[in-house]
Amino acid sequence: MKNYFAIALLCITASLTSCGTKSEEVVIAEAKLTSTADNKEMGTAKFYQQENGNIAMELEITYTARADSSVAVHFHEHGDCGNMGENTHGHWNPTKEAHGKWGSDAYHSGDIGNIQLDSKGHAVFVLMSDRWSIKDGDIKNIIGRGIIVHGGVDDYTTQPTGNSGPRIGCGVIEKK
Ligand SMILES: [Cu+2]
Ligand SMILES: [Zn+2]
Repeated sequence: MKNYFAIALLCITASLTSCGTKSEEVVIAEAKLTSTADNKEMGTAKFYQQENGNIAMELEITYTARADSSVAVHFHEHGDCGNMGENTHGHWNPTKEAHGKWGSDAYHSGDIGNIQLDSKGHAVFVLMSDRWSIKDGDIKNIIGRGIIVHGGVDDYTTQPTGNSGPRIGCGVIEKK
């Protein structure tokens, strides 16, 4: 109890930087992820505008069937989760690069990569990028793109998919 109190106090004194940022910020876009097999909720991706012009994504996934393993996540071209996610087509690739690992020499602008799920199949993952925008007509515009959660892991090598396995989850990025 004493410890808990100390942590709470620390959060208040540290103010908005460490403990409160996400809740203070405005969500500019969001995708609700559902399982392709039975349309059950499996998470959300929330996007926040940052002061330096970047966009931050906070991705939360719960998928108990893959507890203690990793799942690959990508932005796909189309915002249509029909046909078990197949209607999203291939990876969104506005810069015409090869598929690859995020932050490497070449990768698609939605190659989020492998997300480690904990023993309950849960993960929270934050990524910030200057490769995204929500502006109409901008090639970096993420609005209307699909987000796919795969049943396997991305090998970061196989073109153009990373050989990431079946499409187990899907969502569409919508403007808030
Ligand atoms: Cu994918
Ligand atoms: Zn890719």
